Amino acid sequence: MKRIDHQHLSPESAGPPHALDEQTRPYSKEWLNAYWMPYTGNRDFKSKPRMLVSAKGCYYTTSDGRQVLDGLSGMWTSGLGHCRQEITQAIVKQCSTLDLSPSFQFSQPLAFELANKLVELTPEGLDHVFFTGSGSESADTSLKMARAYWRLKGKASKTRFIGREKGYHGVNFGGYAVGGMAANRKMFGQSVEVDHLPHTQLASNAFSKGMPKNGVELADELTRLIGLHDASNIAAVIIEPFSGSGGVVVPPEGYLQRIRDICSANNILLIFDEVITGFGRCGAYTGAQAFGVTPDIMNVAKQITNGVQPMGAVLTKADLYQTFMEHGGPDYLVEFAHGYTYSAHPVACAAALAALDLLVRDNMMEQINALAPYFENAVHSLRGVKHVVDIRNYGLACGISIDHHPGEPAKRPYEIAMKMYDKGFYVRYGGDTIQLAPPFIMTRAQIDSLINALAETINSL
Ligand code: PXG
Ligand code: PLP
Repeated sequence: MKRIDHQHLSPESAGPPHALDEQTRPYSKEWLNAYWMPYTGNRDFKSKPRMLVSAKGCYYTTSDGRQVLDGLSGMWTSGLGHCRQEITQAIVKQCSTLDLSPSFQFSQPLAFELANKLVELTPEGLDHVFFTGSGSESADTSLKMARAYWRLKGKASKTRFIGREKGYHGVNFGGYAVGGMAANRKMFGQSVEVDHLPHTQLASNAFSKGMPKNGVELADELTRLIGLHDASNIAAVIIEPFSGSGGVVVPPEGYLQRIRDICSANNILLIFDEVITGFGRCGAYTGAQAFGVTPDIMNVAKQITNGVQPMGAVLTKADLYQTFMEHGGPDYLVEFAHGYTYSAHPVACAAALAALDLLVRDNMMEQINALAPYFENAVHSLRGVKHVVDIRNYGLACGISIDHHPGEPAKRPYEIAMKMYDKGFYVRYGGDTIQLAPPFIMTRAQIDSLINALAETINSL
C-alpha cells in the first residue's frame, strides 16, 4: 500500500476529511499533487489553492470561510442556483430506489419520461433523444451519428465535418477537432477530417448589444468550403448558436438561417451544440428557439440537470432515427453501435426531471427575459473602462474582451479573475476574455455588485 500523507489535516481534525473541517486545514503540496486538475494551471493552483466547500443559491463558501458570488452559474451549469432542495430530494429518492440500471438492452422509466420531456421543451421536429454523460460525449455521439446516417443512406463518402473558429465542442476525439480554439487543438494532432468556418467576432461589431448587425455574409464561407471539399464528402456542420467558451460570440442577424439554408440545399446535416445555450441561457429552452432556426441534431448537457449530475443528450429529427431503425436488420440486433455505461443514468434522469420541472414551474424563461435587459445595460456600463476592447452579450451571457500584455493574451484576464476571487466574486477567464453567466435567480443588486467589482478590478490593473 502506498503511504498516504495526512500532514494536510490540521491537528484538531480527527477522522476523514469533510467539507466542514476545511476551514482550518492547511494543504500540503504532496496531498494536492495527487489530483491532476482539468483545464487548470496546476502549478499555480497548488501554490495557492482556491477551495470551495459548500454552495447555496448564488454563493459559494470557500475553505477560508468567505462567501463568493457565482458569476458563471458554476460552469454554465447551475442557472437555478446551487443546492436546490427539489433536485436534492429527487436524487436522494432515486439513489435509494434504483441507484443504477444497465443502460444496454434494459432500461428504467425515468429515461423515457425525460426523453419525452426534452422532446416537449425543444423545437418541433426534434423527436428522439440519445443520452450521454457530458457535453463532450454529446459532441462525439452527434458526429458518429451523422457519419453512420450517411453510410446507411448509401453515401459513405460523407465523412468530413465543418466546425467554426472559436467553437468549442468538448475534449473528446471528434469534439476537439471540430472545435476552433487553437489552444485546445494544437497539442493533439489530427483526428477526424475537418475544416472550419470563420468566426463571426468582427471589429466592426464591437460593443454590439445582443445580435450584431454585420457579418451575415460570413455564412457564405460554407458555400466556399462545400466548393472546396464537395458536399458528397461532408457529413455535417457543427456550430454553437452562440459560441460560449470562445468568448460569447453572438451570431450576426440572419447568419444562422443562412447556414441552415446552405446545409439544407446541399444535403449536409446541421448540428447545434447547445451545451451552453440550452435550457435558459438564451431566454428560451434552446438557442434554436431563441434564434428561430432548427438544426437536424441538437446536443445538450450542463443545465439539463442544473449541473448536479453529469448528463448530456443528443436530440435528432425523426428521419435520422427512422433511418437507423429501417436499416437495423433483425429486430434483436443493435441499430447504432454506440452508447455509454452511464447513458440515461437513473440518478441523472431524476436530477434532470427535477431541474427541468423547476424551469417550467418557476416560469424561469420569463424571469430570464426580464433580467436580461438589466444585465445587458450593466455589462455595457463597462465600456470605457481601461483595457476593455469589446463587450458581447445575449440572454444572460456576456464576454468581455481585454486588451493584452504583448504575447500573453491570457494573462490579464487571469489577473482579473484572481483579483475578483479575492474580493468574493467568481468569474470565468479564457483566452483574452472574461465571461459572465449569472444564475437565472441572481438579483439586480447582485448583478450591480458583480459589475462594480469588475470595473474596480480592471481599473486597478
Ligand atoms: N459543447 C459546448 C458548446 C460546451 O460549451 C462542451 C461541449 C463540453 O462539455 P463537457 O460537459 O464535456 O465539458 C462544452 C463545455 C467555459 C467552459 O467556462 C465551457 C465549457 C466547459 C467548461 C468551461 O467557457 N463548455
Ligand atoms: N473501457 C473499458 C475497459 C470498458 O469496459 C468500458 C465500458 O464498459 C469503457 C471503457 C467505456 O466506459 P463508459 O461506458 O463509461 O464510457
